[in-house]
Amino acid sequence: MQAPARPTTIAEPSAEEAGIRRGAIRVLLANWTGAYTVPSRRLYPHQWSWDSAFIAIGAARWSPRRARTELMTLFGGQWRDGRVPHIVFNPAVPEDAYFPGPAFWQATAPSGARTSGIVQPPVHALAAWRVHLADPDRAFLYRIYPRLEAQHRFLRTSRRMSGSELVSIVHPWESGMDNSPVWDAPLAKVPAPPMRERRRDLAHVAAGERPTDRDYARYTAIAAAYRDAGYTGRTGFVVEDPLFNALYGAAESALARIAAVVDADPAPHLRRAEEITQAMLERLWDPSGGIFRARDARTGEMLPEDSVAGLVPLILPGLPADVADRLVATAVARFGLKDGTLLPSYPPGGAAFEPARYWRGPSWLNTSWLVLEGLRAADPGLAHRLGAQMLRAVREAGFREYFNPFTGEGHGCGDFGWSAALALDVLADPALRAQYRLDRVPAPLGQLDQQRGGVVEGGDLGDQVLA
Ligand code: 9WN
Repeated sequence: MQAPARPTTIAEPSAEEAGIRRGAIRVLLANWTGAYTVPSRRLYPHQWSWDSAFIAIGAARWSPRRARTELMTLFGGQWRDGRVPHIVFNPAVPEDAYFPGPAFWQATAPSGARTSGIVQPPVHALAAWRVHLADPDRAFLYRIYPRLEAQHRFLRTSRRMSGSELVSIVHPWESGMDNSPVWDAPLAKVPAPPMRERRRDLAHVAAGERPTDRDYARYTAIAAAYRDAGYTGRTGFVVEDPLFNALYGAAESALARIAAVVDADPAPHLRRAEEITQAMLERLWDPSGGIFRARDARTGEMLPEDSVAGLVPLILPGLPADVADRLVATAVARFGLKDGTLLPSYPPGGAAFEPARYWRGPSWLNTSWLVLEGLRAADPGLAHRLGAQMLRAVREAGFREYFNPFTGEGHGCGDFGWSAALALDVLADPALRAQYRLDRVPAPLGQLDQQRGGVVEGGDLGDQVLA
């Protein structure tokens, strides 16, 4: 009689997976300040808004306590009007470590934290919900829900600039995809007086992998004008961005789930999520291109370039199936998303494509993760392959800030927070791991056993060390 086959379990990490996980935790430990995680010790030595949301999503797979702290610390920098600033500065870091620093922004939150005055895509409600799913904690949701609500109230009341349900960004940095070719047209209309200040980023990363001086001069000019207007109203750059609005809609949907747990009313959130999806379809969907595009809210015109931001609405609740199918087709045909490729930030066939320059072509793990989340329903097979590619990128190049989409070569800074965190999240998903394991060689048992004693299983070991 044949012996019964041993059940195969996908919960067992392979040596390769354990190695990636250990590396990711090492980065999160190294970048942890005691209350939050810096994106990068050298290039970005403060707390960034959407970075912290992505980092919380991944950290929840390892230390949910740390993930909750990450988000609560960020909301410690929230303004009275509800806005969550894109940077909360660390007072212990010298002014000249990052430009523009606190002296430029001249902004202080009610908590006393020095902050910037612009925002970033609102991934936070989604992050809070994922943290809760990883380790249910109603007390955490009770604390964060009013803060998330205030964040959304700010967007709703101060940033609905076209009269539709969609919100506008008033600075390219608010998109999170700072120098995407999509911004070239609206930015070209902004005067670029020569910068008096010194850029700090070029001390850490090659100039060819960062925005040009001309773009930096424009970023500085727009931010200074907004600051001088008391951080209200319009700037010379007002745009409805598909990524920002898709996350706004997805976050309203997450808020509905959170509301149900904290005895609040989910209905207004559900209604708004539907209205945002509808407004996205009416204002930003380009049926001939099969992608969502940004609209210049100053001129009312659609912007000529598109980017991976136009695929992120796959994450929107209630997106019609035919629109989702078109997006998948665009991801494959124009962004080359199929076996063996990373997801570029800008289509490789586009005139502005540069494989190694910041947001003008390279692949980033956060935008890949957002598209992956959207693909789970629309095309699970493609989602799995994208997850595998994300893991391969960090295995081969390390936790770099961005990657050449063709060669996988790493660019920007190393030990980058969300690259580590989101790899942890992908690794923790049984369906994605099942796919990833197809092309690995199983590790000898002894090797697995050795790894079990390390940081991988340590979980909150790092918490104790740092406490
Ligand atoms: C400006 C921190 C941030 C990310 C952004 C990314 C980059 C800052 C910069 O780094 O922007 O906010 O100095 O270039 O574009 O998405 O949040 O990682």
